[in-house]
Amino acid sequence: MQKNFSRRTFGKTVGAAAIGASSLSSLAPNLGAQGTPRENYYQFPNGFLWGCATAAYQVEGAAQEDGRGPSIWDTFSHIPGKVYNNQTGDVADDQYHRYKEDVQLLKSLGAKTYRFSVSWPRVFPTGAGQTNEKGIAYYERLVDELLANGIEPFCTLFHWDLPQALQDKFGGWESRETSKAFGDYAGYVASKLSDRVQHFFTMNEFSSFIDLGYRDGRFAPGLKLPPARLNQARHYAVLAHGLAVQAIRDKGKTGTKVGLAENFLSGVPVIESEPHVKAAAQATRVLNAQYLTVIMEGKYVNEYIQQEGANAPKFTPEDLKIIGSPLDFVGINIYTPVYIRADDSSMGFAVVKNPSSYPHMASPWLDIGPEALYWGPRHVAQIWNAKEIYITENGCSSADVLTPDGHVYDTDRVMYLRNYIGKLHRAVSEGFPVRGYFLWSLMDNFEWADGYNLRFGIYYVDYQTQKRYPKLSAQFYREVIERNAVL
Ligand code: GBH
Repeated sequence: MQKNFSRRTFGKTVGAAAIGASSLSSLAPNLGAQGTPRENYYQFPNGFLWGCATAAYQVEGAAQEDGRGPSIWDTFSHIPGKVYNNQTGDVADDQYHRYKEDVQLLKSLGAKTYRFSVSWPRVFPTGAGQTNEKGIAYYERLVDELLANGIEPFCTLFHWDLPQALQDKFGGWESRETSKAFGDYAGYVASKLSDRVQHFFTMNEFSSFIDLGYRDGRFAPGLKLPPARLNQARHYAVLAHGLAVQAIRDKGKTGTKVGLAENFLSGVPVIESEPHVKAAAQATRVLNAQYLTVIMEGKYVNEYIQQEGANAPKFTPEDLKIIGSPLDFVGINIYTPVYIRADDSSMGFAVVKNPSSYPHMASPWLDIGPEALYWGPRHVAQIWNAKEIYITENGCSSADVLTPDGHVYDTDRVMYLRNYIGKLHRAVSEGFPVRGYFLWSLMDNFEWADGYNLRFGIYYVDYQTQKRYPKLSAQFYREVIERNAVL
């Protein structure tokens, strides 16, 4: 197999062959003896949960079916110019009708678990009040199908598809009424599904739906609010999370676990030396002040309140208690590194902007930094003492090409995954309590403002035929799962 041996390694290999690789490795079990299977070094703990993630509006389609109400993403994607080529989630991957086929895709990967999201306006077409039986029935069918195939369902309650009625009536996340409605919705779903679903995520990525939706206008509902109103919307979003935590505990079966899925900004020290590591931890607390930090600490950090001054959110002590409701686990979505260095400023850290030569995947924002998958869990465990952590999303876009014979050789995605999962292995092997990993995404899907232009799946979707094709990365992931190791 290896042709280019130097003389030195060649001599060693002959020696190893003479006494047998296995006896050699037992003489020096930790030294990486030549020929020793690498599983021995990159093995994950037994029971590690490998899975895939998707979100309702990105995969379901069936936007008008069975009594589903409109969400802000239906409205937004139908406004010309908001999404790449004016594409919408009307049909998406048609998972609403093809969920059985998609469960088989998961099964053929050997996936242990699937993270899906519930579309709020399917269950409450106007966000509150009247429920839609056909809406919740879909998720019951999906959950039953997963369980029948030995796949554990993990359920996200909000992945950005806010009922349009709540936007119209209350200004969406600008109102406490929306927070309350979310609590009621979360409790209702828990009452229906918690006999079969143990893990619920309240929200997916506060900064995406608030900062991009209410500050930058790039996501639904497309607003550009001034700072004070923006901070208040942020506050009502974390309040909604807290109310949902309480409602799920109240209405869910005993033993139901609740957490969230946050793409928190996880500081990667520019160099792994003490001052930079300390700075990265401090940055992680301060830069997540509006979301994960207030949720984990039940308090806004002073730096945030001072910096915002008159624009700081208005809240009561009771709000903070609700927001800080203890969680059973923390889910983190990890894509890109944010480099931090120690600094003499009063903050003690500085964010280091990447040079223009920094490598990225097909999405221009998706800078490659496998070590983010090490530092993310480490920060959550060390800063907030989390005892159960999931990587709720990790994955990447690439410029996939389907060959005439139905293959996609996404070597760049395999490279990305291999390196990121390798760093996750480091976190797990150092004892940080990561229990599972959800690859984003099972299949190509509606990539928000980028429409269908950017593909994140490990299954390729031909949107004309809805046919799914396993990419090279699907084969890679199946190997990872089967060996419970990254190679
Ligand atoms: C996740 O967001 C989402 O949870 C998921 O739905 C999505 O499909 C997946 O990642 C892949 O994007 O276009 O320059 O304004 C990851 C965090 C936040 C990264 C928004 C992209 C937009 C950057 N995302 N951000 S830009």
